[in-house]
Amino acid sequence: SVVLLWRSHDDEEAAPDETDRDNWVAVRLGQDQKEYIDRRGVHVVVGHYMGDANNMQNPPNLTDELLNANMFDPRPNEGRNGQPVMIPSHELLKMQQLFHINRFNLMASDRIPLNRTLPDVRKKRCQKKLKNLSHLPATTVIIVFHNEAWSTLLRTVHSVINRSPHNLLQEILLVDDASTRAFLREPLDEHVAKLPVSTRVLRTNERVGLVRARLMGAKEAQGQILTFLDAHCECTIGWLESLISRVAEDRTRVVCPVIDIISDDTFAYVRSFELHWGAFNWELHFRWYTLGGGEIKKRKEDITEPFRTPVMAGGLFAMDKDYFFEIGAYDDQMEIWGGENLELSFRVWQCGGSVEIAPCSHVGHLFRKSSPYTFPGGVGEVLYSNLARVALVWMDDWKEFYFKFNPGAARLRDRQSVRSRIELRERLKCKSFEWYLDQIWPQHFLPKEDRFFGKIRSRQSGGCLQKPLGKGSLNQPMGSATVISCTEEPNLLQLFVMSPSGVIMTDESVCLDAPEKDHTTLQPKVRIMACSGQDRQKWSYNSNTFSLQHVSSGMCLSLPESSNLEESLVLQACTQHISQQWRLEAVQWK
Ligand code: UD2
Ligand code: MN
Repeated sequence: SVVLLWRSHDDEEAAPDETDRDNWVAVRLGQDQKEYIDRRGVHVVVGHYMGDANNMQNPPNLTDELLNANMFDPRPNEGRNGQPVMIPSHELLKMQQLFHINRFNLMASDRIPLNRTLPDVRKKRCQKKLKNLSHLPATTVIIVFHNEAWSTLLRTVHSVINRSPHNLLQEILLVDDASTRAFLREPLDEHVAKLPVSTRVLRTNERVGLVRARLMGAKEAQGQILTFLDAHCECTIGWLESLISRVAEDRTRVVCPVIDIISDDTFAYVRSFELHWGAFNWELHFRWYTLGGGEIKKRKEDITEPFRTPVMAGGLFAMDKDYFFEIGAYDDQMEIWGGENLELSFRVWQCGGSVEIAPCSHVGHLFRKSSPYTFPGGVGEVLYSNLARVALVWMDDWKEFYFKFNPGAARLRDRQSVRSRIELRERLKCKSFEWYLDQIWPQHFLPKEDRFFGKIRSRQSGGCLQKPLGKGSLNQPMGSATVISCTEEPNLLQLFVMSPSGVIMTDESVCLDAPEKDHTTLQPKVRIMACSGQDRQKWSYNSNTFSLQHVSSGMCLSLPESSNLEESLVLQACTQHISQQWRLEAVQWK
């Protein structure tokens, strides 16, 4: 079903927040992604879904014959200019079966030519910015893959060749991480041998995971700059110049493109928001959040200027090759998938470099809802050990916070030998994690010495403030602020941080929020929603009266009069009544 809402104000890049819903055109509101059309008719998706390797309920019978067949069957105009592919109804059943092979619509992909066109999604200013490309260094593009589909892998390669200046493109290295599919052997070698840009396929001897596969590519690379891509990307015009020119100016920069979305369903190319940066949640899962207020201000002059990001998504970035090795390349003890993007981001920031997003560089990536390949040892083990390594090496005291609230990772803690990575950190004289949090991600919602961390308990009902389960844009939790019976740790839902400036926030960057001044109702509702830095999210606690006063309205946080647990908390004129009394109960985290 198609819901149409229209957006009226002018700021092109503001993320559509839920309170502003009336002003947007929403096309499809899925569980984890929301698609919108903005004023100019540009298709936008909010909420990236990073592979979480769910196991499928009823996996269909994927025979060897099916897995080894190359069903690439392009139609000249299909998917042109990034348009969605429509599958004829008599093929829908086959389409659904093929979906399971790669966990994307393989039939749609196989109908799109390798050299399909894409729209130029950049801001106009971007084109003017790029001159004098002649003395920029050339790059090696490294693409690692494990059992990728023919059409997505080669469309990645062809989009690089078609939309990069060839003087900047030294070579393309494909690293095959022990794929088992027949068409990825000789047929692939034969195809790449005919390409107009030097392209080679390297092969690992056994399944080594994406980190060691990328390391293999990096060691073979001839270019002065390394550019990594996933094996299911499509580059748009100008993507490479905007990355390379930033690295050429400063070799300690790690530069990422804006990651647009290739629909796993229709293969439509969907432009994403430019004003998102990457960070993580309490489980150390990568998350997109709205750019910090300071960064937005700095960019008022020129919104096409690159901006720094606390963490990179992981798959798509360019960096100087010598710097990559100087700073410790990758942690080669990380297996298969996950965590390496945090590790590289923490390391680069803490050891003197920077990580940034270049808004003039747009690359599409096929986001999937689940992971198609096997995780030897189990997905939990793999991901938790990788993340345990990140925490042990880079996070100082905050590793205790991570392990305390993520017992799955804590179990694997003692199995990690991280000595050589700690030595690397010492050798490079890297800064502390506290420095990183304060300087690079001041909006973070982790506990710290200077802030309260724990439960917020009603003195009347004895219940605790709880994070809502509803989802807002960017997949952040959102909904009414409610109080329910208190639970024990490691339940993360009832833990809050209160900063010295009075912001009450929790995991996923959501904050206790109430209307600035609301004359329409006596008891404005209190909600939990994306932290905005605005005054409406500031509170002050009085430990004598136990009141939590909303700074901008002067009113106090109160239980609702109804005893219905789902009823949201409200603001009332302060009376010191027991319904307005709250206890801040600290929880130890290290
Ligand atoms: C994201 C990143 C991905 C990586 C990952 C965390 C983007 C767009 N993607 O997940 O690059 O940082 O987070 O680890 O930022 N692969 C192998 N061997 C393996 C497993 C994977 O070669 O054992 C390849 C795979 O074929 C693909 C790449 O590694 O080309 C990334 O894997 P993914 O696409 O499953 O990761 P994604 O996009 O969910
Ligand atoms: Mn990917």
